Formats: sequence, C-alpha cells, structure tokens
Amino acid sequence: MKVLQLTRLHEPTEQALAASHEVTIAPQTRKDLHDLLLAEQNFEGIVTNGKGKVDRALLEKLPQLRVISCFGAGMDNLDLQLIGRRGISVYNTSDALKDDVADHAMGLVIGLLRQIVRFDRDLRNRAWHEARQRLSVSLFGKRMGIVGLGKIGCAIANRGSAFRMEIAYSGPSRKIEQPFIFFSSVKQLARWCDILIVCCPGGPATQHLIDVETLEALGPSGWLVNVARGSVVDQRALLSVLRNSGIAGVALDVFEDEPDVPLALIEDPRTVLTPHVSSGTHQTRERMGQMMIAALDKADSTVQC
Ligand code: 8YV
Repeated sequence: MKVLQLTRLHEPTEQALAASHEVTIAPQTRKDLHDLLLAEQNFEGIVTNGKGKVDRALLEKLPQLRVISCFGAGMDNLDLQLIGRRGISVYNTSDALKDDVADHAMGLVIGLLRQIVRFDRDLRNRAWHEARQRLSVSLFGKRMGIVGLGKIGCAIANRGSAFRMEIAYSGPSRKIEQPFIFFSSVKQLARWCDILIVCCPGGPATQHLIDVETLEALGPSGWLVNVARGSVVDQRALLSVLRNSGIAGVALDVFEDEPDVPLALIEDPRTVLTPHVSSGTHQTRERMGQMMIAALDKADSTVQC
C-alpha cells in the first residue's frame, strides 16, 4: 500500500513498515507537505503517532485514502467525523499499551501517596533523619475515581481493586458489564473520590473537563493523576488550586504545552512529573508497531478487486 507517514515513529517500526509498504515520510512543514500532496495524491494509508494532524485540509488532498493507523491510543488530532463520513477506517493501539499505561498510572499513585520520589530526593540530599519524620498516606481503603473507563481505564480500575481501593468512574455512558460505581458527572466523581485519575480521550469534547470546579470538588485532601492528554486538565486552574493548597498532590505524565512544564509544578514538592512516557517500554513499543502495521495489512486484504 502507498502510505504517508505523518510523524517519525519508533525506529524498528519504521523499518518494518518500510519493508512491507511503499512509505513516504511527510515533510515537517505544512507548506512542504502541501507541495508533496500537489505532486502525489494517491496515498491509501496514513500512519501517525497522534501528533500529526489529519484535518479537512489534508483529507481533501487524499481522495484515495482508505485507512489511518495510529501508533498510540490518542486520536485527538484526527477529524474523526469527516473521516467517518468518508468511510475511512481508523485504528489505534490501545490494546497494546493499556497495561503499561495502567502500570504507570499506579506508579504515579504510589509515588504520590507514599512520597517515593520525594523520599528519594531527600535521601540523595543527605536528609535521611528529616525525611523519616514525615509520614505518607495509605493506598488501601482510598476511593479511586476514573475519568473514562475505556481499555486503559479498566486496566487501572482492576489494579486499583487489587490494591483494595473502592472504584468509581465517569464517562459518556454507564458500562453495565463493569462492577464499578458510575457517576454521570465528573464533578460528582471528584466529590466522591480521594484520587482522581484522568485517562479519557483528548480533543475538543474533553478540553478542560477538569476545571476549577472539579478541582474544588476533589478538595484539599484529594490527589489528581493525569495519563491522558494535557488538554483535559485546565493547567492554569490547577496551578492556582495548588498555590492555595486546594489539593493534596498531583502526578502528571502529560501537560498542556509539552515539552514546556511550568516552573511552579517543577518546584512544588507535592507533584510527581514524568515526560509523557506511560506507554514507553521496549515491549509495548514493539507491540504498538506490530499492531499499527497489521491494521494496514488488514485494510489491504479487504480491497475489492
Ligand atoms: C505515546 C500516547 O507517547 O498512545 C498515546 O496516545 O500519547 C503515547 O502512547 C505516543 O503515541 C508515541 O508516539
């Protein structure tokens, strides 16, 4: 298949992709991409890591496009409505990465409540005795609220249950097959829980879903963890709530303006921060690559001759 690769990917995946398809790597500027698509319009597939925009302007230049395969879970940069109307198939790799993202979310919860990152810093700063005076917080018995009970959310919920936490979730609809408590509003969920974990899709529908009222509902003894997209949390509101001690602590793997991370978050001892790496293991990257290519192959094998 003739494939347009919108963003650079994990290197072994790029090699495997190039071995099985006719790949063109998109130029970095919009203008160069425009020029390329004036010369070549017959791409049937797109691969992207979710950072590459697939919007109306691009779709209009690709009349033969049949499949978009994302190296990742996030599809917030895709115009899904138009893609659906055009009958273009879309695939992501949630199945490949859900366990690593859930493990990372639990790592952030433990890091935050048991202060592992802060204790590590204290020890390296030779503050052994002072650090030992500080008590941390138990996980078991806490209420975990999950924003978005998709594949990743379910994987986090099951881990939270194994840690003997009570689990509830919010989302567009109740999932009757799931044993967890459902709240139709994220604010009610935030009021109910101790730890709010954000793992819903990004994009316009969830932009600043975690706003100042939600953070206030979570309250000064609540914790926030975000492994979804930076856009879901109103970062400015979060900084102001942190400044006023309106929240106990925050763990973030994603930020509104990556790779920029506000100094106020970096300098605050109540935060645990990682650079958007929740799915970044050798094993998951390899599985993601295989799934991404398999989706193109599937689309290829359904071509009507
Ligand atoms: C990756 C992600 O960092 O799955 C997603 O949506 O944000 C991450 O897993 C990214 O897709 C890899 O380039």
